[in-house]
Amino acid sequence: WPKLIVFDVDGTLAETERLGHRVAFTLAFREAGLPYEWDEALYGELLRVSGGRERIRHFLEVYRPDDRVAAELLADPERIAALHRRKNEIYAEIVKRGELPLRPGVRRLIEEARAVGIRLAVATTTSRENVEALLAHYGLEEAFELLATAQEVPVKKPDPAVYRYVLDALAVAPEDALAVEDSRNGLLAAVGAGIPTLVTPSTYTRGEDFTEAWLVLSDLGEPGAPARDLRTGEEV
Ligand code: XBP
Ligand code: MG
Repeated sequence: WPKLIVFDVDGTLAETERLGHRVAFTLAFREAGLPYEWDEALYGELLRVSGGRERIRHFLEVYRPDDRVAAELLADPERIAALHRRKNEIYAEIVKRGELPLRPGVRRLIEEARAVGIRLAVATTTSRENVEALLAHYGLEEAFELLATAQEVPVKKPDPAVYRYVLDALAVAPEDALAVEDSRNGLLAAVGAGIPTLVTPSTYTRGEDFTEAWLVLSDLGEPGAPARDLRTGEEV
């Protein structure tokens, strides 16, 4: 058994991107009178950039290169920060409405790990308030010993910094830990810190390359609905 399991949040604990963050970004733009609509296909491309503020900047730079409104926004980091704060408020409302269910097996694994004394932490590039909103909605605010978020570690995945921070803070060796991730960026961050990684791909990350993973499973499995090993096709 590992001594510590470190969970990613977005895409891993819940499918937060498609009906959560994406919708919240688009509503925040609309409220601010900005003509930007992030549909599902576009958001899939934008997800390659981790971090909400970074994602907005990337969109403006790459997808609106000759747009005056975009140029004004890019010149004013405080406006981008304000848009991002408002996006997170809207995201928290979506979470509170119960629109982002936990993925199969997530609660079960958390409870089983706690019962046998395995330590639990979160390593995410998302903002702390987003993680806290999600955990509170599902009564999991006490489940994790440590939440490492964009607040503690501003350098985003695939940089391993957030995983190194967790290992240092909890004094656990990487080989004694297990990471659970859903994306290539997350996998590279965890493996970069030396942590064996279980990947449960999410809607947006299904086609990605997970070569470096220890295991790639459809999900974490529930009694009566076992997970599938996506490399062998076998039930586990
Ligand atoms: C996923 C992300 C985040 C969210 C948006 O992080 O890349 O940027 O899409 O959250 P992870 P913020 O899978 O590591 O949890 O807007 O708060 O950045
Ligand atoms: Mg993720």
